[in-house]
Amino acid sequence: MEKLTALVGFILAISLGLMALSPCIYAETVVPDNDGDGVPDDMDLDDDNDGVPDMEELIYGSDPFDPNSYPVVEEML
Ligand SMILES: [Ca+2]
Ligand SMILES: [Ca+2]
Ligand SMILES: [Ca+2]
Repeated sequence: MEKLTALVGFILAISLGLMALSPCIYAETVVPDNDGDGVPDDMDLDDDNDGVPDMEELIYGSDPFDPNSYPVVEEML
């Protein structure tokens, strides 16, 4: 009977361990969403929500994942 109790305890420990690990597994499978607007990065045309599309940021050399980095457009006078 003591062995059975030990076995049940062991199984319970494994189950709890898996439950503790599952949020990590879940987090790894979640698609990245840099700006947290609910649109995954690979679908989002503006990953940092600074109003400048990723393509434009790449062309002008600013960081498409940093809202504080955007192309500085010099005004043509
Ligand atoms: Ca997004
Ligand atoms: Ca942007
Ligand atoms: Ca940016």
